Amino acid sequence: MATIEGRFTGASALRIAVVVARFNDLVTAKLLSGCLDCLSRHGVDITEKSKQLDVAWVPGSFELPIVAQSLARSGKYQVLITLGAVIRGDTPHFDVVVSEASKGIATVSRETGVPVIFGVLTTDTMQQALERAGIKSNLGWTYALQALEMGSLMGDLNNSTVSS
Ligand code: INI
Repeated sequence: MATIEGRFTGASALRIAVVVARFNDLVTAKLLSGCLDCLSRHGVDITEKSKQLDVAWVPGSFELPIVAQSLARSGKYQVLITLGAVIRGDTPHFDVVVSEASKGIATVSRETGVPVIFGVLTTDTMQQALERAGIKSNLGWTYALQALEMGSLMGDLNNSTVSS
C-alpha cells in the first residue's frame, strides 16, 4: 500500500507564484501578507531578490484565471496561489465574478497539471472578509500551507514510477 500525501518540508525547493487581485485590496493585501509570512517561516525566500517567488497583481478576481494560466503554462512554477476578495453586499454581479474565478482557476489547474490554490474569499460583508484576513485569523496563511502541501504532493506524483 502506498500512502500518498504532501509534506511541509522542502519548501525551499519549490518555485511559487502568487496572483493577487487589487479589488478590495484592504483585504487582499492582508491575505498576501499572511501568505508570505507562512511561506517565509517554511523556508521560502520572500526577499526582493528571491528566485523562487514571484507576485503578480491583477485588477480583480475575474482576471485571476488568465494570469494564473499564463504563469502555469510558463513551466517555471510548481504551484500557484490566487488571492482575491468578492463581497456580496457590495457586488450586484457577485455570482458572476465568483463563478468565473472559481471555474477558471479550477480549469487552469486541471489543464496545466500545476496546482492552483483557490484563495478567493467570498463573503456577505466587508467585516466578514476582514475577519478572515487578519482580524480573527488570516486565511492567507492557510492558502500558503495548502500550496506547500500540493506543490510537494504533485512533485512526488510526477516523479514517481509505477512498479508492479
Ligand atoms: N472583483 C473582486 O475581486 N471583488 C469584488 O468584490 C468585485 N466587485 O465588487 O465587483 C470585483 N470586480 C471586478 C472584477 O473582478 C473585474 O476586475 C472587472 O469586472 C474587470 O474585468
